[in-house]
Amino acid sequence: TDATAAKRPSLDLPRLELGRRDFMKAGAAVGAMSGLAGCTSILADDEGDDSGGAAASGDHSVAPGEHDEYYGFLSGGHTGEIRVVGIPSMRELMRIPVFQTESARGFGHDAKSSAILEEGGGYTWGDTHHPRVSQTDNDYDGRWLFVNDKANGRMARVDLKYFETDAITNVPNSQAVHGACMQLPDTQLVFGVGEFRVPMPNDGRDVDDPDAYGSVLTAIDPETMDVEWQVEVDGNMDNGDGGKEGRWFFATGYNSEEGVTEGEMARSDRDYVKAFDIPAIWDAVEAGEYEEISGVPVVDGTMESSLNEGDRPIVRYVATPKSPHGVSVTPNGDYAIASGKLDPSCTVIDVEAIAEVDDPQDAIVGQPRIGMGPLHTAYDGRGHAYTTTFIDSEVVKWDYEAAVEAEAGSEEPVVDRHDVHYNPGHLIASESYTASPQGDYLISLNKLSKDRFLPVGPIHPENDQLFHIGDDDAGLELIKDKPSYPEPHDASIVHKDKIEPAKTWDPADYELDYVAEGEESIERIDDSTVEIEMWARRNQYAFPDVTVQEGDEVTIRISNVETTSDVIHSIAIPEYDVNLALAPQDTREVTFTADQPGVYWAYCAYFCSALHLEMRSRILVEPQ
Ligand code: CUK
Ligand code: CUA
Repeated sequence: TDATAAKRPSLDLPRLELGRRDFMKAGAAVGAMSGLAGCTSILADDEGDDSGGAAASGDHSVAPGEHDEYYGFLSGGHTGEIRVVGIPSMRELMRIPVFQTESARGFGHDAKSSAILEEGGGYTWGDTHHPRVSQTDNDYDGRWLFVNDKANGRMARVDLKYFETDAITNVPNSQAVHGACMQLPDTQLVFGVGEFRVPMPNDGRDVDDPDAYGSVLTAIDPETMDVEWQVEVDGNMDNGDGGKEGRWFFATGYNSEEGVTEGEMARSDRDYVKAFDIPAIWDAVEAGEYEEISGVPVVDGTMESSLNEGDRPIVRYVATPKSPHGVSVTPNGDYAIASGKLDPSCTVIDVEAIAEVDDPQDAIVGQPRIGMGPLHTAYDGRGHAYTTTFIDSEVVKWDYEAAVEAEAGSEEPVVDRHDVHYNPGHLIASESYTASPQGDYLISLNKLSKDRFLPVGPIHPENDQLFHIGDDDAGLELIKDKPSYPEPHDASIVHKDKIEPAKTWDPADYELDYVAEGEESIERIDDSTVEIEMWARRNQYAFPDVTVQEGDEVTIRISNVETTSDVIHSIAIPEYDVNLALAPQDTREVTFTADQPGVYWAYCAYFCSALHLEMRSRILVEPQ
């Protein structure tokens, strides 16, 4: 609204001079951002194999039987999962179902994971974008991985001891929890960055009154996964990153226009990076300066809010050119760098200056020209930033201190650039989100693969390209292409020594009682309830057959009594839609209603031994 516009901070943006070609490409950029169908023909002037075929120098291969140096945790986009790859081999090691049921791991089949999905809203899918591994003292501690659900406004936690999702929080007052990040240095809070603006609560009020919509930053306790507070802001938000000292959290945004159509959202030539003052927000919450909506304290962080007046505003609005997309804080904590998306620049914000300047604009200390469609920025720990350019299809390496020295709009800070294939979103360097990146590998997560791989029908794989970045003289070296199932957005790369997965389950880590051999039982509780406690081992279940009556509610609790790692069993029950995966020493439970009389061969779906096919048990459902 005009009233809001009048209250915006004064603007003295460094203007970037665009050439005519840039304007044309920028026009294409807007089109490309709003729909890939349109961008393919515009952007694809480099069809086919070109520089990508160049042989990489150095040996980054991982021989058969050898381990990788790093874990890569890639989001799976609208598959709702996390993929674990080894780096530098790019071999996919595991998938972790998060927001979807998945039968190989039995996620959503046993009682515990079903309850997690149910408490998380009961949806069948999610849209994971930003996997972030917990940190202690600004370094990975290997405890948890957090990831957002952009689709249904949720945040999930994966336990990295078991590589299994152990909590999903359905965030109120927020649709599209997009950016996901943590308060550092010690994962004090997990932040979900709200994107789509909606009425709060979204219960039918104000459905067609966009001025009454809002979007919120959500702070979640990493231990309990409870929502602590939310902050409402002007405009959309997008991505986020935490400062290294824990005071500031940065979120990019677009649509400060608060429009509802693409044309309205991209009209303004500026948008904001919002800098949230976390201690000031806590002060406001503790002073009761909030409105409780849907059971959550919501603090007013809009520009007009009284909490943003005086010398300690809770949110500082730093205006940057057109719709910045990614934001990430440099490893030394000095700068937050926002990538311009619809503008060819990145904006370098001085983190310490945020608290000191009267006009938030004065915290902008650099604005180098990177290329067309800059989306995300990663770091090598040697003072270089690496930014993807969606339109130009490049990874651009630049020196951020040089960018502070240079004039706004200068290309001088750029030290190297390399084609990618094609149209990259995120890129991620090894341990780039910590205070001490390893500086050796970088993955560009490219949205389009075009003809890089054998054709597999109209939906193409994406192309995750691995670069070696460890030699500044050699520059960016492309090492390999990895076709990727749709569609990763972001990733975290963690050194292997910082993750300690369990080899077998520790019965102390689950609530169910372990069923040892000799402890099996079949108990009829009442007319219609049967409880079965059983075990599985090579090559049998505790009972060769189990008889129940039609209509019985049957609960099976089953332990895998193997102590040898990698001997996994399952219990699959045909036509009852059940498949529990049972890692060694694990115990799982499932309840189903035996509503179809007949014989059902429960079987083990994990190939566990030479007599695996014989590992079966009859479930006899006698008719009433
Ligand atoms: S967003 Cu998808 S490429 Cu969700 Cu981090 Cu930029
Ligand atoms: Cu147990 Cu196959």
